Amino acid sequence: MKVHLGWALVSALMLTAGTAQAQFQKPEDAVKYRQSAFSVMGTHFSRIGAMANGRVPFDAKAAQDNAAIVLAMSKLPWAGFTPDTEKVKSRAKPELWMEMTKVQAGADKMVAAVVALDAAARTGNLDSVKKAFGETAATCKACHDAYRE
Ligand code: ASC
Repeated sequence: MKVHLGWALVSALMLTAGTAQAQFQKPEDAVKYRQSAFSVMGTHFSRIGAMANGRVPFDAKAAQDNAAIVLAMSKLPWAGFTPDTEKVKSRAKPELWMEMTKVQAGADKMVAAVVALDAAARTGNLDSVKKAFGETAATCKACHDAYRE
């Protein structure tokens, strides 16, 4: 389990690095790209949240499917925070571009939490999913509090 999770994390970080090389025609395209990735991620994360919070009955298969999508999406938005997007209107605060090392660390924490959420969903255990969901949501919130209007 330990080894498996380690490799998942390594490949997640490698993918983050890979997508950072993605090119966009215009800064607006980069903004749209990151907002789209966050939107899809949020939609599927919220479906897990509905189960974790008891708003809908727990469905282990649905939790797994949603977690897999969240995991895939979690690696994508970061490539859209290119330097030339600082001047494009969005809810991202200017501080984000001044604290890129911290932002990247926060992104890495989020991806690591999502790797754990995906692993929890694959166990089919609701208590594990609840715990991992809460830990992941905390990593989302940390960045929103610091860098989102
Ligand atoms: C969600 C979602 C987020 C996070 C955040 C946690 O379900 O879409 O962005 O949780 O609200 O505070």
